[in-house]
Amino acid sequence: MSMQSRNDIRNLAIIAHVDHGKTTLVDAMLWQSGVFRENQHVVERVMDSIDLEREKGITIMAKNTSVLYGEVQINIIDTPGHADFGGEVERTLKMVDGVMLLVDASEGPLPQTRFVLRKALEANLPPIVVINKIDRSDARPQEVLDEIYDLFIDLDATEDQLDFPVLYSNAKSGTCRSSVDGEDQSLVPLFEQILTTVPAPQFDEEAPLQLLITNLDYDDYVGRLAVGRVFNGRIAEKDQVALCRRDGTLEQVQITGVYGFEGLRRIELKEARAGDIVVVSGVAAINIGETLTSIDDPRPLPLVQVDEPTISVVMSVNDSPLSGRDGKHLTSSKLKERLLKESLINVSIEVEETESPDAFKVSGRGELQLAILIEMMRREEFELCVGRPAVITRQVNGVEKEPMEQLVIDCPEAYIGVVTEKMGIRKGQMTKMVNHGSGRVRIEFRVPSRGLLGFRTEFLIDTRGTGIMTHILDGYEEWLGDIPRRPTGALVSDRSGKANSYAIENLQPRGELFVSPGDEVYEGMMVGENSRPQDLDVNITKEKKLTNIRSSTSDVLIHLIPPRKMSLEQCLEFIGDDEMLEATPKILRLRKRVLAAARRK
Ligand SMILES: Nc1nc2c(ncn2[C@@H]2O[C@H](COP(=O)(O)OP(=O)(O)OP(=O)(O)O)[C@@H](O)[C@H]2O)c(=O)[nH]1
Ligand SMILES: [Mg+2]
Repeated sequence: MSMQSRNDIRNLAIIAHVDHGKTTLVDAMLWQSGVFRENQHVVERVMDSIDLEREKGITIMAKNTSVLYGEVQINIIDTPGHADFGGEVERTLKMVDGVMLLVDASEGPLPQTRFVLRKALEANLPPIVVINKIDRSDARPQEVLDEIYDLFIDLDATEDQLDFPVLYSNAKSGTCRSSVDGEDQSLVPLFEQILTTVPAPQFDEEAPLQLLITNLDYDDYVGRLAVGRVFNGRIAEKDQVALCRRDGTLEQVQITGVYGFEGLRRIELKEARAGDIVVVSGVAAINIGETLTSIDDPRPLPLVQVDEPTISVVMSVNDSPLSGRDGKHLTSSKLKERLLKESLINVSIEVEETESPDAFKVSGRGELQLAILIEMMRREEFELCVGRPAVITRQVNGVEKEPMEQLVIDCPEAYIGVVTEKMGIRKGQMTKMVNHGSGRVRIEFRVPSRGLLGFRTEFLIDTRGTGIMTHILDGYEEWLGDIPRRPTGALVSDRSGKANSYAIENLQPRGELFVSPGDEVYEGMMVGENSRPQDLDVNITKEKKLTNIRSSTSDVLIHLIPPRKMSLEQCLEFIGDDEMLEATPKILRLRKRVLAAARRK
């Protein structure tokens, strides 16, 4: 072997807990390296280019960009910070030689900071710590730095790893400083630190082509695109190479194009070499984790391994009486094809067949991840039914173990009581409580993942929207016993028709309704939440009998309480085992699994 390095390149990932400012910092790096013209209009958080990312204000998929700093090309990968998308971070770390760990100067390290840092240290990637949002009025950078040291030590960091460089930044204004009370400067110190800390890519000059595929994309003109890093060798347009599949088989393929990143644009390259992060076209059926390598001397790289899924739902064909009204893809074959495609491009999603040909078990890292998938499918004009999310247990030496979460709650002191009480019911154990003296407390719990299903909505109501909660998988424990479910039943329509204001007014005292006058309903559809534990069949289409004598007021004065509108995530939290969510491009309806009232008794 003769090892060489490429000093003209650095490959780096930005990792952090959700909302700590990764995508905002990438904006600033793009601006300051001259990717945009002075007067060019560029949206904020430009890397969050997927519609749903912009709507929700979070990053869902890891994305590449590249800037030129002096003579050096810095390839940057922005990653999502939400725990449900942790698989994105895991696959990203395969592409890089170093990481930038961002930590909010006020919030400090949170569960996902721990997760991403652990993965980076395990992969032996040198970190640059950036304490961001130092402009916040409640910033406490000194303390946060101490907490970061504690975290490194807790994760068994080596002496070398503990010797990490630290910068303090305000990503929004694009400034940073090298010491807490130092002068604000441009991001030059950050760029310099990247050149110092992140090693130049190393490669073996004698080795053949090895290109590990870590992402997939699609272009209307050139078709399927595969994104990956060249670890060794070279690759160019028209090359004949071997695709080494997950199962170890080899297939000869022809590359039709090789592209690099320049800011947000893809640019055609004559050739890519070891160290480059590139996009190749021409290989239609390619999956994440596979290697493009030499035909004469094939050397596949190890597959990308990611943590296992923790939660699953059953997605099935929409068989409600109102199916097909606004969706285009309705059949089980379409559903299956779409879900299998997802499992290929999304490393942390698994799809299995079930006993029914119309239903598939889809497993992922959390409720949000599954909700995002359903939302994307709705936008692609799918209709489907979704069952209640369930945690995935494991058999260890014949004993059933369930996933546990580390839950971190940040809320005003006044709500400590209600939060601990609710956690108690859900079998959560308090492990730590810190009072920062700001009127808010931080409480940590260890709780079965099961106990968190449906907790978020309740928590937000209990804390009047002021609480922040984040959680992350924290091992497995023997089944901890029953956790009570939703204490209420449903108001279930007993026939098809249109909801009527007279009926709604009469049913309002029974509970909270989900429908408005004129909404179409069907037998077995849940039109409201019963305030009692049982389900109640109701006629929500009932009209007022017309009489000859008009009472002076009651005809006109109908007092309708606005119906409860639930988001997709809230619907998934709400439904019980015998219930389903019907999702179409336009509408979310809740329904009983068995529609006919007579068959539900
Ligand atoms: N005050 C202040 N706000 C900031 C700073 N950096 C980012 N923000 C804000 O923090 C919020 C989250 O920023 P993002 O850049 O989306 O955070 P992120 O880490 O990419 O979030 P995810 O990708 O969803 O994990 C946005 O409202 C930003 O405007 C900063 O330095 N100071
Ligand atoms: Mg982001």
